[in-house]
Amino acid sequence: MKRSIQEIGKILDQAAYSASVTQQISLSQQIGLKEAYDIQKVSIDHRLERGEKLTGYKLGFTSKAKMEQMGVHDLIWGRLTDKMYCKNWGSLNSKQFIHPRVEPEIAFLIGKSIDHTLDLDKATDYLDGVAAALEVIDSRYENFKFSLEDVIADNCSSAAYVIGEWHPPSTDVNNIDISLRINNKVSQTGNSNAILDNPLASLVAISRILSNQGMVIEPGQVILAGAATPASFIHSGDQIKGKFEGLGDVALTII
Ligand code: OOG
Ligand code: MG
Repeated sequence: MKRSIQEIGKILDQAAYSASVTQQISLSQQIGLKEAYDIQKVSIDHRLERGEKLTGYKLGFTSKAKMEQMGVHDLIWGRLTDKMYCKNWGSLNSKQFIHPRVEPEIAFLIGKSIDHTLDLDKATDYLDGVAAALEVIDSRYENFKFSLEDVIADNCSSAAYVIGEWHPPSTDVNNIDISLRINNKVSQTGNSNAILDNPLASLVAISRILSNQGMVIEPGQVILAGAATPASFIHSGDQIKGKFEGLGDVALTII
């Protein structure tokens, strides 16, 4: 039986809320890209109704490393809320996740409203800061398997994010070597230019996508540019550290 956008949005929100898996939508019904984003919005509206606040947006599949790991080859975007935020060197309880993974990202702090497609060479004018970040992703689908539409509907697997110390917007985010360590062992290595050849291109991309829909990115909001390396599974007891040349460390413990 074909379920409505409202019904699927509620199922995905409940799966995330209760940290329990749900079946991929695409196994039982066909949905298009527009419907997938509509479902994402419905599921996030449930979070907002529970009192969560929108804190920004994330991009996904902005690096080849991630596209190849997950077998999805299009840029996607999702929403971030304050409940997903975790302070640097903070801890998260593994019980709030199903099968979490972590990945290193670059974060942008918006300084001025963005209501149009930014020019790459003017993008930093709209920023208040840049930082190293970690994203915890946790697909609500069995075995972390999904189609493009499935993952968009599931808010692009967003689960939590940690931001390192903010640096001035003029700080170069190009060509930064990154290593992700779990329990003091290197788990992934990469470079920030794996993100669309320049992480600022992610900011341009989200400005284009959202402004085309009449949406405005507000001062104080955060943009996660997408992972520079494949993601690594994480477990209770893990100490995770992202080391970003010139941007410092961002760390998280899973309890
Ligand atoms: C989808 C989310 C992708 C990224 O940074 O590329 C993403 C997933 O891999 O589950 O967040
Ligand atoms: Mg990510």
